[in-house]
Amino acid sequence: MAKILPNILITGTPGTGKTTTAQSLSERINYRYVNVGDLVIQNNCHEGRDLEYDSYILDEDKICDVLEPLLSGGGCVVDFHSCEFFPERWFELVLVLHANTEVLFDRLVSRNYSRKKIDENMESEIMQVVLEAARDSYQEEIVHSLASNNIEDMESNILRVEEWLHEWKKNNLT
Ligand code: DAT
Repeated sequence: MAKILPNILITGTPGTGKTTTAQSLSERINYRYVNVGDLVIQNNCHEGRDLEYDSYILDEDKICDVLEPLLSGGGCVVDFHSCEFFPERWFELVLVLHANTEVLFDRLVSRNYSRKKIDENMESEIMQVVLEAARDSYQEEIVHSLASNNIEDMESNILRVEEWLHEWKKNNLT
């Protein structure tokens, strides 16, 4: 059965602005905001912390089980730093946010991340790891790479989604 509303995934390297953008977007379009990182903790979708990488060891199957009932009806803006283990059918639009090197560095420093974690994230952003994963996992035409350096970028990204949504409704609900 076709969804009445699409789901939108907002992904990108930590610090690129996923949460800020996804929360703001979900309010503007009146969609449900789904923070996968929070759900991982609330539902114990992990096997503890990886001390070397200072992050959770994700239980990807469990994450998908928790998300399935939320996403099956559509109407969600999903915020997560990886995208390759979600079923392709969940998303009609995948946005990969990017920040310039200096901007991202300052954001990560202000989070008090370790030097190692900052370096890893900077390298991942420069190598466009998340964008490549998104392009490998979803149809090319639904993946969009967007700058997320300042408030103007965010506003323009939200406007683009609103326009996209308008078109999606015209093409899918008539
Ligand atoms: P993420 O969810 O990708 O880890 P975030 O939304 O928590 O990133 O943002 C990290 C920091 O950067 C936070 O202090 C808010 C700021 N920020 C995010 N997007 C921004 C934007 N478009 N313009 C200015 N600041 C932004």
